[in-house]
Amino acid sequence: MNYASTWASFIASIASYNGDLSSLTAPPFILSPKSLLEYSQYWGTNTELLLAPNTIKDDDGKKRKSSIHLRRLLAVIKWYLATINSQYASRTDSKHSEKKPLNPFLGEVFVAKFADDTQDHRLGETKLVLEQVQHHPPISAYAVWNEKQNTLLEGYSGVRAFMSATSLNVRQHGHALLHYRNLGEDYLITLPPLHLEGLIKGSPTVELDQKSYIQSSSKYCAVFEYSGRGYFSGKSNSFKCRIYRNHEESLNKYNALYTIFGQWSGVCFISKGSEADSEKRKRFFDSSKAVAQKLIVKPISEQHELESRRAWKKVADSIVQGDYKLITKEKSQIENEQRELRKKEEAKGVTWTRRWYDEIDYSAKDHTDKAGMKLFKMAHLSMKNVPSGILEGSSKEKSSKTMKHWRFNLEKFNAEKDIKC
Ligand code: HCR
Repeated sequence: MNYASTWASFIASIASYNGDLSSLTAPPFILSPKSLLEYSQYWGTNTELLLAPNTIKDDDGKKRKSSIHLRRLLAVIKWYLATINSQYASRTDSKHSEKKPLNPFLGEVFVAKFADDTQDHRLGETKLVLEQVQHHPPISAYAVWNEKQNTLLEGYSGVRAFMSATSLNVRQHGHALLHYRNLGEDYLITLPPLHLEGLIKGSPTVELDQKSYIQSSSKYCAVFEYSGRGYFSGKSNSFKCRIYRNHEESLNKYNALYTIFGQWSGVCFISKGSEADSEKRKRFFDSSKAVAQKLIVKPISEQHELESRRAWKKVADSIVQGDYKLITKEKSQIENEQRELRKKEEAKGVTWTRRWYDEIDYSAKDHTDKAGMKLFKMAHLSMKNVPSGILEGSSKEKSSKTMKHWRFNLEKFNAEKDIKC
């Protein structure tokens, strides 16, 4: 069978696909040798931008009209645009074509450091700590931690996919929390829905959909609206982001203080007020020029057996070789080992202990994440385990009764003896 006909029969086979990505069987040439867990590394790629709000401390000697909190939110938005470009676009190969990642196993981890290439080493060391905290449906938890700047980004994401006529649609569960502890400022970031375009042509690329939110503990908030080619503009990856003083003002778009518009994978502009004003616009940011810090990962020989690249090495090598029989054999070995482990746990009446993350139940009175919960309340976002960015009171909220969220436990990570960045 040639490439085109294999691709066509794959598309036909997923036409009615609905649910967990792991059950999707794909031909070898669209398999990625990377575990889906690794995809969360891009939260930390643009380290300097992530840490930039820490440098906004006063009016820098200039008389400024805008509040310090608003300027910090604008800095967070620049980082957010850079990170979504890293996560959904610039990560892929030269053709920007997406491949199916490996399905992480429960307990799989990926740790690394982002290099501080600045001449004066002003950034300090930034650690990346990823852990697969759930296998079915899959949930990856992530933390990007910079001790020098007392800054932590933590969160989790779980993807659910379903097919429509021509594209694969993905809803994300989870969110990110960004803590600038020296500033006493926190941010809640929701994860946008997305779909894969170009499936029929055989070169799938990501387009973000609908809305996502950034809520600051200073009350300022940002509402992003995504559109593909042809709706806001003729360009792919188009978006509009309106900035408001608080959630209540965001209920009427005419209250917007600023509108940022353009491409999240390229250039965007800012204008005052609620509309994308092409005449009075100023250039805001160019994600494609954002500096990506180098990720330093230990050699495989020094890795623990639960670390992604070591655990998946044989499968990854067989994918690179394009040897389908070997891929199936090596993957089955990992899957069988995992099945055996679960059986043993069940027999003993125990469950897998998550290494560095705790599941915090927001419905418990004495839970330890009051700061995170406050942000959800400020943004009027649902705290339930529903797709990210669902508003409180929405009919979609009824699909879940639980409010459990994965949070990074720095003490556990610092006490870790066997796995180091
Ligand atoms: C949709 C996707 C898997 C999920 C990936 C996520 C949503 C994972 C969490 C990260 O923080 C952000 C992220 C970025 C990726 O762009 C997104 C992937 C893009 C493609 C991949 C599909 C499962 C690939 C399917 C391949 C086809 C050919 C069936």
